[in-house]
Amino acid sequence: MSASCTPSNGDPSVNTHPCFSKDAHHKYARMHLAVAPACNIQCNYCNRKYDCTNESRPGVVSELLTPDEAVAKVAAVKEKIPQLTVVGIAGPGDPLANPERTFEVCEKVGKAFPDIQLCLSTNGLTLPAHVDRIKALGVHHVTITINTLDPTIGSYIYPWIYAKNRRIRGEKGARLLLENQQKGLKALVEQGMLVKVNSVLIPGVNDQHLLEVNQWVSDQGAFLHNIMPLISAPEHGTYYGLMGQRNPSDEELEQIRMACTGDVEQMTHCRQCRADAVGMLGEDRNAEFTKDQIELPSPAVLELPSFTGRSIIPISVERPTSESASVNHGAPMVESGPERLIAITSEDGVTINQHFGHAKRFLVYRASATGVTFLEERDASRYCHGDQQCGEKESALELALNSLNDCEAILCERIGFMPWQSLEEAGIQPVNKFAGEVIEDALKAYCQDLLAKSSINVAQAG
Ligand code: CLF
Ligand code: SF4
Repeated sequence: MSASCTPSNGDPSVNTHPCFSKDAHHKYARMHLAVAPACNIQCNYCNRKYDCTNESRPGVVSELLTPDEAVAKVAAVKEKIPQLTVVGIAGPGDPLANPERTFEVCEKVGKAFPDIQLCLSTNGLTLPAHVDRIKALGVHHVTITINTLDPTIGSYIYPWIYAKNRRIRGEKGARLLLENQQKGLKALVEQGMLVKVNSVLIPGVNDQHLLEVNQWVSDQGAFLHNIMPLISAPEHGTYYGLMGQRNPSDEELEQIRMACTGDVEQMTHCRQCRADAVGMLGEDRNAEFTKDQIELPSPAVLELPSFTGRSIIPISVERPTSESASVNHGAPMVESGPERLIAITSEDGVTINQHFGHAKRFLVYRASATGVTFLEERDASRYCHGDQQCGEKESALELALNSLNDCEAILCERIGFMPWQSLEEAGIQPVNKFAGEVIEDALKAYCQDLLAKSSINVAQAG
């Protein structure tokens, strides 16, 4: 094992980063901004109810922030914690599965607080495509979770990934993920960025293999290797938790760390903090900075293209809360102009994360020349009961079709062939390419698709 404590490559930013420098963690604070809810892979140690366990421990849930709220939170924390040197984005999903939100936050925080160092943590699936942007935005430190180099072992850790608009399972999916992690690491190092690799030690799955990972990471020029213990328990509701996968003991963790032969320095002071952690490592002051305690900007307004295709107009997307979602917003939210209704299936009201057949409710949005607004929640008359093929309960499917009969499209995570066909026959377009995405982002992209197809009558718009 290489000596772990305070690695330095002469980059002064290391000395003030509490994770990248062991010496710095007693002196400087970091904060995480929970702006990235979606994820594009499934790890067997993760339950999406909680934060991304690649960079945090399960069992805690973050308060999601819009980019502007995130900037306001940095200001509030900076005022009370002058030792704040690092702002990181580590979830609660994967920051690069939410690239627009993540990069907007990096840009805004970078501009407003030029003395703050920006830090990102990712599973690496889309990293190669984003390296240039990360560099251009002045992100100083990046963490990639690399649990294995071997797609077979990967298939025991990652049951599926979502790429190229489809879910890719087993070894094939794991191979693509691992290739992108490796490509991404190399590209970041080539750009001169400081890269930390996190590896989750999973007894019986990747324990001995982590020695190979350590050597490879070292050979590639990563700055730091953080071998973290799996945290798994049945109450977390993860695959590993439910299957009884055990955690490593302290001795096992120490033994693996000691057996590593790579020259890369090892991190031993990680606190597996949560995706909204605030303060020095090991302390969490997030409770002092919840949204109800800080001065927030006025509600988020998204810049979306108008349906005229000629100008950019602000479009407000109201995200349904549990209260608003239960109310029928019967009154029109736009006064005039053509409109199209777009339905969404979502378990959490934030991301498109529900199978059409499992939806008990549809969230319906109204798109018009003046923007996109949340309209109402509708009863889906759930028709898929899990013990049957989707579509067998035709009368229930008909109820769902009735509920959507004025909608142009339904954006869902997945959908069976039969209901897909029935929806199309009813003139309702099923769309699953936005699976896992934040509703706002998906609506924006869908509307842009509409514009690109020039499917809205420009003369009527507005
Ligand atoms: Fe956060 Fe991670 Fe940046 Fe640190 S945490 S994004 S590198 S600022 Fe640090 Fe926390 Fe361990 Fe992460 S102690 S979980 S290593
Ligand atoms: Fe969960 Fe993070 Fe893995 Fe995504 S990358 S499945 S959020 S642990």
